[in-house]
Amino acid sequence: MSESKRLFFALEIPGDVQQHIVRWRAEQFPVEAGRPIAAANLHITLAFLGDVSEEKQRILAAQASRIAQPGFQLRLDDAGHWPRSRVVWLGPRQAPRGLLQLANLLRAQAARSGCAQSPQPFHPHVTLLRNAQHRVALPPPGFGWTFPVDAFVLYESLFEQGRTRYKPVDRWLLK
Ligand code: 2AM
Repeated sequence: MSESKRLFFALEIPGDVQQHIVRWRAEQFPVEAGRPIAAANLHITLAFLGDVSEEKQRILAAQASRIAQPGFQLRLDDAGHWPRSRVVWLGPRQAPRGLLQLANLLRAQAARSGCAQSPQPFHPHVTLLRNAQHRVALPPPGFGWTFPVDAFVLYESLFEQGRTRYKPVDRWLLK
């Protein structure tokens, strides 16, 4: 039997934007606010797949490769704290239609392939801090980063030497 992998579809954050965000995060949040996510791990999940066999991965990748939709601009200009998941996040005030369309499609395909999807409404976000268990003062409005999204990625979530690493395993262009 083949080994399963922990997989999810996501949008990459360009490297320069990742760097801007982590610098801003260090200025805005005290160290006790939560555990910061490494710059290279910042991303926006579109559909979480869970543990997936090689065969199911092939099916999901084939379906993803047939998605035809144009890219879009994404502006990250909102932040929040979810006390239940103990996450501080960054996201768009207004999610672009293309982002919601892409996530809905990937989530529907995943559900049809037996990857249970969260019943919670999809809220696109970049997780900035984990274990944020106490009330966090959120940055005042006025921040924001805009970048073009021209691809989406299938990531494998790995836990190596005590660290989580997200490894891109497949990538499709939006055009
Ligand atoms: P989070 O950052 O909000 O925790 C890799 O773990 C990615 O998949 C993260 O972006 C994480 O979202 C998301 N993720 C993990 N488990 C999930 C689940 N059960 N449902 C939806 N997204 C999940």
